[in-house]
Amino acid sequence: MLDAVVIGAGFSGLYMLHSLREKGFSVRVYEKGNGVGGAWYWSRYPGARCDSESHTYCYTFSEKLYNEWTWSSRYPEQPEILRYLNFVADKLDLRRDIQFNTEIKGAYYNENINKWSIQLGNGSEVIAKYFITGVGCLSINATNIPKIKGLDQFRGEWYHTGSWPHEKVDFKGKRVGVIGNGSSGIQSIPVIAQEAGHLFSFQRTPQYAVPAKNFTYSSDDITNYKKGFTETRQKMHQSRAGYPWDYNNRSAMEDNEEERNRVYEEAWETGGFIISSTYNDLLVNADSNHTLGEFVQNKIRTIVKDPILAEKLIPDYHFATKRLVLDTNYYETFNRNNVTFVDVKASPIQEITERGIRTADNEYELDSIVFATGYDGMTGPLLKMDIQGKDELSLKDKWENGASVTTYLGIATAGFPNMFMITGPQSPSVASNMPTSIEQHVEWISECISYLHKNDIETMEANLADEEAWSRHCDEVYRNTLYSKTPSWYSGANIEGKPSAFLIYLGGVGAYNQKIKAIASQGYEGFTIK
Ligand code: N01
Repeated sequence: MLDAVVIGAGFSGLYMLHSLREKGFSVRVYEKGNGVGGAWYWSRYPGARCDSESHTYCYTFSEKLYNEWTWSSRYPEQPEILRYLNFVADKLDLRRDIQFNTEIKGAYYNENINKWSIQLGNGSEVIAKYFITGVGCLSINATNIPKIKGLDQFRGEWYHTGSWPHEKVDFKGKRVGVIGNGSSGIQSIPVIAQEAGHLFSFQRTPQYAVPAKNFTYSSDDITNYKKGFTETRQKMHQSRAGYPWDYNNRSAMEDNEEERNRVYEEAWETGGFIISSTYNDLLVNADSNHTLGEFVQNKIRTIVKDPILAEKLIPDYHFATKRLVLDTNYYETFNRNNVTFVDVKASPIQEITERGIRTADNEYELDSIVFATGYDGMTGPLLKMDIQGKDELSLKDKWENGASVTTYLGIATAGFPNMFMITGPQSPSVASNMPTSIEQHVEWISECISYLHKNDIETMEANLADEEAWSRHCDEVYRNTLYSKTPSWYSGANIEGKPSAFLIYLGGVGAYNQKIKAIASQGYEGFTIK
């Protein structure tokens, strides 16, 4: 019998294992892949790179660990992140408690013994007091491959960006169709276009992207970010979105157009997400948002040479209310002779044929199709498993067939005692720099388990009333923002039949951290412990 079972050896699972083991608990991590890394193990598509800056997209719980690793550039590429997570696994000697190539199929709570019984893919079962999900918000188990008629007839190769082959895919001279232009599409399209004979970009909805402005770190950059460790960590954990930025606390409406455009231009040249924090009301005030949207739209018009095509690449929704993307030469790629834009809103994809993709008005002959079509996010990775709590209540019944998804703080849910979700639904999760939010949850959960152990407490369960209040609060915060005006994968709009619900807490990482810490210091208010 183990103290805790953790699912997944990504950022969440690795730190959870380390943190609980340091406190003397017996822990086992089960991981579907053959190595550590989670999403970064599977998402090996061309151009895969993180949108958070390297020195912030890593663990900050140990200054020593932080300083022992050196990032090579402003934004880390997927292979570098994977090397980093392997370095952490080795440094902290984590592998001895990770079982690779092992999927967790389900888990049920046995009320007779107050323990979780966890079913592994190989048919065996493990028993643990605590069941902790570190499955991430986007997972290999919940990739979205749209149900387009005829995929099985296609004679070429096809791939999903989130489950990419480990060996290099050769696109040289090939006719490649990329469906989708979210983060994965926008990163992969420019890179594939350089290699392919011809690339066809099938776009349903235009997407806002701003330049990443990546660069190789100089030795001064490295010295400076390492020196800044303490301040960086502190700022990230107190911030709105998990980044160590200094926020401008002014409304965009307080400046005149000339000054605003100067501010936006400077942020555009700096590169990165900071542009959406140039004023404090860009995601709550439609007029303010419009000024930035217009600025970026004009940039697209300047970059894309064909004015008719430029208009097709310009979104008509509020800026950054679908996940903002950082790009490197995305809009520029549409000036290439070997790139064809296909507007599948105007002429929808009807089927995949043995030769390629047929839209309402054309058939595109292809050698390869890349699905950059995203994920069933947030709840998807959890609901792919059969999780049963008290009274044989399944999580699926509670969330999918029940009235709505409700959690307490995005960490726990009523009816599922001693189960914790790292960056679960209704926590800041993907609206933040993920490692920051992961650290907050892991530290909270491991403190909590220590508290239960020290106080001889058998079970801890979220109260339904407190959970419903938290879920209402999440919804209220969301409704005060412009996110509520735009359907996106954040609200499940990308998955056919998925109940619509915005599953991210938008109150800010710093405020959220204070809230969960206060709850802990008040003896875990909102939970029944016995
Ligand atoms: O997926 P997405 P993603 N026909 O859901 C289109 C993180 N991430 O993998 O908008 C035609 O954003 C869909 O169109 P529409 C990040 O959090 C981070 O790119 O639904 N098109 C959209 O264009 C990100 O938000 C990083 O109309 C179809 C695209 O596919 C999240 O992962 C890198 C379609 C899906 O975009 C997901 O990003 C990569 C259909 N039937 C990912 N179905 C970094 O940090 C879907 N689409 C850099």
